[in-house]
Amino acid sequence: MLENLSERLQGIFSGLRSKGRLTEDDINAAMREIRLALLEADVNFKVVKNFVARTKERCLSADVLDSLTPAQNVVKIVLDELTELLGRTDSRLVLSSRIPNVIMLVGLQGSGKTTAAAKLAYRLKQENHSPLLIAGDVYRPAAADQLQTLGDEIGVRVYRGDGRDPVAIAREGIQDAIDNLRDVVIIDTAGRLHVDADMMEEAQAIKDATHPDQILMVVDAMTGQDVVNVVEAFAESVDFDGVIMSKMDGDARGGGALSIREVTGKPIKFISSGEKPDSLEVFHPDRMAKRILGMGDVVSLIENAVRVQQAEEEELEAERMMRGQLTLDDFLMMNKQVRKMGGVSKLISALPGGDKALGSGQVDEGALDAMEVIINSMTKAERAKPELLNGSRRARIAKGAGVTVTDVNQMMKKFNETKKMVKQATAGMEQQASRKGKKGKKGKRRRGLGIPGMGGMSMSDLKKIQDMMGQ
Ligand SMILES: Nc1nc2c(ncn2[C@@H]2O[C@H](COP(=O)(O)OP(=O)(O)OP(=O)(O)O)[C@@H](O)[C@H]2O)c(=O)[nH]1
Ligand SMILES: [Mg+2]
Repeated sequence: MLENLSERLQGIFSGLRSKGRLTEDDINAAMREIRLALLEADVNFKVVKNFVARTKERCLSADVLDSLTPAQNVVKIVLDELTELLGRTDSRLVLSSRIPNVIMLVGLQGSGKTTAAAKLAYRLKQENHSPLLIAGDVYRPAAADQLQTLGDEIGVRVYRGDGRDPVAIAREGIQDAIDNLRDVVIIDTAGRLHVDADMMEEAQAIKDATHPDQILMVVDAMTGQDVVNVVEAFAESVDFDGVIMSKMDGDARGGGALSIREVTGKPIKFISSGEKPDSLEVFHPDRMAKRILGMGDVVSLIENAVRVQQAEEEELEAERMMRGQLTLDDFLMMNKQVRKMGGVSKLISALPGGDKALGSGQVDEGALDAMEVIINSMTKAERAKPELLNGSRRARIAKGAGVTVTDVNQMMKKFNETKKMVKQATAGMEQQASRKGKKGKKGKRRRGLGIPGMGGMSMSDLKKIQDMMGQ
């Protein structure tokens, strides 16, 4: 079910990802492909048109095209729109305070009403309710037997009445529920091959006699394009509160399921994907959307995009911190960021003229490791207030880190020098900013090296840091 659509969409996304930067043309081409994929999956054409228009508009925004991860953002927008299309919020079955609650099932012949009635009863029983099934289909001789068999299987009482007048059976069934202390009744009704006046009249008569708390329409997921017309016809006559989408385990194209909410405004409440009593699931639009988009892969991609965003936020936070006092935790973080960017040598060589500045001296990245081990051996208070570090504390830290006290002292010397430099650099940045009429501060944030406080440094400052780090 929906596998083809899922495969197509994933193909389109991997095409986008392979491009890196995206142009408007790339987005337009991808949207054309998405449109085709949805139409081929039998999604209603109006739904497709609106969906693609909304998605395209969002994808063409500068935020997406200029972002670091445009393809991921496109996937995120499609996921978002697909979730919206499917209904955004869960539409659980909420029972009213009336006892017994009356749930009535309607739908075309063979859509899965009788099966769904039993599954719903099973579900309610699991949730500590005591349901009663009412056999309101009097046309097919075997209909009441079918419900009885299912009821026996799940241990739920079935009311069959005289087997002739569905309205009377429904009314008496409710009385039977009261007499037998049942708190929910589920009325199974007859279906016809096509939507017709008789079926609607009968459903209306049962509705008038029982005032259901919920009318659920059972829709066969394999119905295809026509599903929209059927659902609309029911919505206009008996009307209903939500949909149970049955046979989701089938191999049909399944686009109907994607069209219902948008066309009728009715939520899908449950999906049924098998013949066993426990195969009725609450419908979660977000999970379904993820399933269609190939879940795991997409989820991790989005997580990636979020991670990039978080890193940028961390950077901002760090810049803010730098304006105050440099702590050893900040020092550790700077260290980690340098490492993340490939170490000091890579960082310097990536700058214009960096290779020259780096000279021929080999860089000892191991110094970064030693620094981390030493700082990690300190207590939280020591890291926040380096002035606490007296002789005995330094001896303890050296022992814990497996280094000598001289190593700790050297590291602290580097720390203090860095602190001084950061202060100078920050002051320099602020001066620059005020010269530019604060534009540097409030205007577009400079994408510096990503190292807090280093944004305003010159090549020679960087070289000094490199020297300080013993490299
Ligand atoms: N694979 C699969 N089969 C289902 C599902 N739901 C129902 N069926 C089957 O579909 C057929 C029709 O289901 P019924 O529950 O009898 O449908 P109905 O709407 O009550 O049919 P009428 O009473 O004739 O109008 C049965 O063979 C069911 O076993 C489902 O979710 N998955
Ligand atoms: Mg039936």
